[in-house]
Amino acid sequence: MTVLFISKDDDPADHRAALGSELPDLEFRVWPDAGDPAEVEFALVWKPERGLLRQFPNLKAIISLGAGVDHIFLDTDLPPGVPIVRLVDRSLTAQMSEYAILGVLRHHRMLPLYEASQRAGEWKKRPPPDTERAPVGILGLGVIGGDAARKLTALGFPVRGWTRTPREVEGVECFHGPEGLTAMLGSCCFLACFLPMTDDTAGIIGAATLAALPRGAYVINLARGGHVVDQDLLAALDSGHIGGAMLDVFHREPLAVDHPFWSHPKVTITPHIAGLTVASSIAPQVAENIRRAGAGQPLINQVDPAQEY
Ligand code: OXD
Repeated sequence: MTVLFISKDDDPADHRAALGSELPDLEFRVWPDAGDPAEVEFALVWKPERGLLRQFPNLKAIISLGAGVDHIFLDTDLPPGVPIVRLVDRSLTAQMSEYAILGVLRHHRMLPLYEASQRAGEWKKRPPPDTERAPVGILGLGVIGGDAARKLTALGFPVRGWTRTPREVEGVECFHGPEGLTAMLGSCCFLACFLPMTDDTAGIIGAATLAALPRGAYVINLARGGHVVDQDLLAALDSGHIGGAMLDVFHREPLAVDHPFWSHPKVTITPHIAGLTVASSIAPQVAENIRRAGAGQPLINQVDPAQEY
């Protein structure tokens, strides 16, 4: 069995070692050293070049190196009929939830203001935060958004969640559809986006969504840059309607050096690190899918190509 590793962002050595301990007979090749294309049966990928996967006539599965698969569907010339699977991983989920909680608590506990006070040598107390009156809106209640929702609930935040179609999560007030979104936003002091990137969710954090949030609300995006309309967010920050934003993902990555987010006083940016793939954590599920695909069995976490997530 041969797997081809395709990623400019992940270290192949880690994945070779982790997968090798699960599947000692697996041949692990690293793009561009693919060898005979006919021998490649599995592709382990992050942002593969368009048209690349089509070159392997015997592919049995395309396995994402991340929770998202939008980076695969950007290729409009994918090999037809080859199953695509995403990661559902304990470490990725925990990291993403932590990032959202960090964003919420940092703003809620006014850390930037206390850091500014420290820089000014100023001993200044501010009014205590009221967690019970600081609802957090979560866009997307899948495995990761649902985990963050539960953890924020456990911290005492009222949590609201929005999904495209109806969904229930215990302890979370759930909303769905376009009207549900407007209904939810009006009461949210925080908005954290965990949505998959699809045609339906592109630009969801634009002028209308931002205007529907209460004045001073804080926005956290750890899903995809395309969910945010940058100009609308900048305008809402500059007008004071939005109190701040913590952004991990961008339309173009790396973020252009002259992008206004870099120096905006109300924006915290991180370089797409909210959830980093840990080779040893994902190896068991990747190996299981390779075994299953080799045996012609149904795969775990296979995505629906019609929905692209
Ligand atoms: C992912 C990501 O999809 O890190 O896992 O963006």
